[in-house]
Amino acid sequence: MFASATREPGPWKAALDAALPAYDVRVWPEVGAPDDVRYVLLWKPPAGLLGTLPNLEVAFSLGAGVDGLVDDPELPPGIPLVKMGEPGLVEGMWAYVLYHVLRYHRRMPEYEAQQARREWRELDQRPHRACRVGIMGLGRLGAATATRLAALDFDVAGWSRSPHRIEGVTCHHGDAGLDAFLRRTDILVCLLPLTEQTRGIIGARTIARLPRGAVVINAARGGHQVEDELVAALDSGHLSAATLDVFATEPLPAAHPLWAHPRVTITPHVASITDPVAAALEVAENVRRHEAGEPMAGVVDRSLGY
Ligand code: NDP
Ligand code: OXD
Repeated sequence: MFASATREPGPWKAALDAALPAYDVRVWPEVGAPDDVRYVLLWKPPAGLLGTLPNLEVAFSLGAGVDGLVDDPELPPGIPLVKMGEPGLVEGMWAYVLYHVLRYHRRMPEYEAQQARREWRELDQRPHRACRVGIMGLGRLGAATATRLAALDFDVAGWSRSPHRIEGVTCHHGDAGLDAFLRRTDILVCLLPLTEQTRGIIGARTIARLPRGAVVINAARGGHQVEDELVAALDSGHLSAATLDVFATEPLPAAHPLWAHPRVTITPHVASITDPVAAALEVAENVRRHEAGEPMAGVVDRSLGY
């Protein structure tokens, strides 16, 4: 069953029918007999749904992020929760981050301001290797993003919970590794899952350890940023700019002051978008594995929260 209170179901139903021809694919709220439902594909599901499916075997997340699902009290502990791993999500994310890193590195916000003033002035340009990018989160998205940036000669470091080795990337981990990681980072990119440990991580304490003039790019979850502390750092000049794709409240309310902040670039949670056709193939392959007794890809460790 496909269940989302916010997504248009048409393309999902078509893609799931094509990828799982032997299955009866239903779309919430047309659940039919709840006992029939063995698999569910979720994105912002309607409250109270999961508890009504007594024969559920696997819950699939339409997104790579599983915050909001992982701690759903209605999802029984024995039911595997699987995060989305369709390959286009990775490409979408590294491309988004690369675009914004290059935009800041090539000083486009300043040239846009100059254009508005009809001012013709060349600004200093540093080589890629002089630009220190720091990626928080070295999972599927973070590792691919770090690797792409390093291949373009940016000076890249990453930070994760456990130790990693990525060619061309200086890897830090854990609380003990955070300070050194932040102090060397000119452009901070958040690609962490939202968990109890990472909520509010882009706040005053973290920002203060970045060099003056640093930039923040948050393409993970709105719960990672403490909005008033981020804005205070932008207003004081400690941060020179921020690109935000995600917000505590989405859609971002029209009256929200961030819309008009001169140093903030806003995108509407589109850094990387799950493709229904590729996602349905991914789900179908995991259903096949589950029924064959093989391990599924992307099973969430519910004790870690991602
Ligand atoms: P993964 O689960 O593959 O990777 C998560 C990474 O974060 C891992 O490297 C993990 O460390 C690290 N991490 C987790 N907790 C901590 C912690 N407490 N301290 C330090 N590092 C930590 O996730 P993905 O790469 O697939 O996705 C990351 C997030 O991106 C998603 O959870 C989602 O919220 C967001 N997203 C946003 C999209 C958008 O359009 N804006 C699109 C897709 C995803 P370790 O490797 O040691 O386990
Ligand atoms: C995701 C997202 O988690 O789109 O995949 O935010």
